[in-house]
Amino acid sequence: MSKKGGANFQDLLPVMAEKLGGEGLIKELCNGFEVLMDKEKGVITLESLRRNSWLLGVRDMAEEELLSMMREGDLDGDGALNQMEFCVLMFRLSPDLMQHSLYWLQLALENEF
Ligand SMILES: [Ca+2]
Repeated sequence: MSKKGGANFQDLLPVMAEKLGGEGLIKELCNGFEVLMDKEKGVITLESLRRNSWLLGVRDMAEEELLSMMREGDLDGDGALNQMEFCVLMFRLSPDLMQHSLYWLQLALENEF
């Protein structure tokens, strides 16, 4: 189940939900924040998003998409996403982007096992 690049998400979700519980699942999703953030600033900037988006397996993410992600997520308008803003964004995003975020989930779970 935890093989590298192995199981697809549809198979994994029920197992993870059961293992982590709803709250744990949310926490794992928000862990994507750590992956994407600028380590010095402690927030996600357009720059750090661009730099790290390949970690999500979304190499084809267009600059426009990154921009709109930032714009949509930036609730207080400071031009960066803090952890709370990121978590909120994750749950507002369209299902296909949600799918991408699940890649972290798999990574997180691989580390756990
Ligand atoms: Ca912000």
